[in-house]
Amino acid sequence: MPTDKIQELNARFAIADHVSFAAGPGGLPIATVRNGHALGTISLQGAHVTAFQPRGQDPVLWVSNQAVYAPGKAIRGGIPVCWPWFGPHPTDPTKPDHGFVRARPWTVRGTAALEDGATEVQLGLADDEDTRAIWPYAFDLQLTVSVGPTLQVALLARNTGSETFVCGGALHSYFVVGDVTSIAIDGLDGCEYVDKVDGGLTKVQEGAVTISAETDRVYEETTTSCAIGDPVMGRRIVVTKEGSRSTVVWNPWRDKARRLTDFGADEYTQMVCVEVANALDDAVTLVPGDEHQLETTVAVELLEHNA
Ligand code: TA6
Repeated sequence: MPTDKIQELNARFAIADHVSFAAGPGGLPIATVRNGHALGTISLQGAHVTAFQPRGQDPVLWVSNQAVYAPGKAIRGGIPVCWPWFGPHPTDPTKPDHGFVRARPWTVRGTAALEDGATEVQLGLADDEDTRAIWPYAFDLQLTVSVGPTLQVALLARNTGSETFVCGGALHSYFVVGDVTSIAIDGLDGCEYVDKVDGGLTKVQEGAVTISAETDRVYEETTTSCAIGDPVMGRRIVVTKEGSRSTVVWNPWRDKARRLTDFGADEYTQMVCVEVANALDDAVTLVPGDEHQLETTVAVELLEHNA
């Protein structure tokens, strides 16, 4: 983004001791939040949160060392905004996986220093002729990010047109873990899931989710929070959600990671995705004028020996 555009963003939206704007990797504009609670970064392309690190703690969001920062390319890691569909397009394989908004430039709509010392950044995206060529509906999206003791991300989708549409989506969060084979994800015990690495069979989760191979599961009809217990890093990452009826757990494991050009060969051992979503049958129908909010909060609890 040209320097004068960055300067204009700072003139309009920078807040001392809270948020500023600069050209980041690949020249993509980023908002950097630094306050008394935490560090956060948000790429304006895709309204993509790329970092969250509470003060004095380890990074919470994972980004690949091989991530590509270029116009139109989704960043591998952080919290990609998947909308208006999750996964492959329901009928047209020529359309991008996870919708198109995560690779488009969003605009800054506002910033604020909150009373609790957190920082809020609002980003927006509306339909245009390019998006209507991909998906023929009028919409407005607003992503509100609050960086403080916790990370809160809310995606508000509104139908601004005259036709009803169905939209799926996800806040596709990538988390740093010490060793993916040692974590346990609580909160999904007893939930049915679609196992995408076993022919899409429907199964029932028994106990905590552990990872020892490629894992790609869509837990449907669940509104519960999840917690990633990480004994190696001595913490639990607690993922709560609103407006979401699906939770997705993903780790590509060795072979799939190696097939992804923007994923380092052995990085799979240091990450796991726990995504708040409305996928498959949980997609949302919006009539003209209607709106829906998908929201997640990420909190870190240090385990006793690490507190
Ligand atoms: O959320 C899991 C998943 O749907 C996996 O199937 C895998 O494709 C992952 O998303 C990453 O998708 P991306 O299009 O970002 O490479």
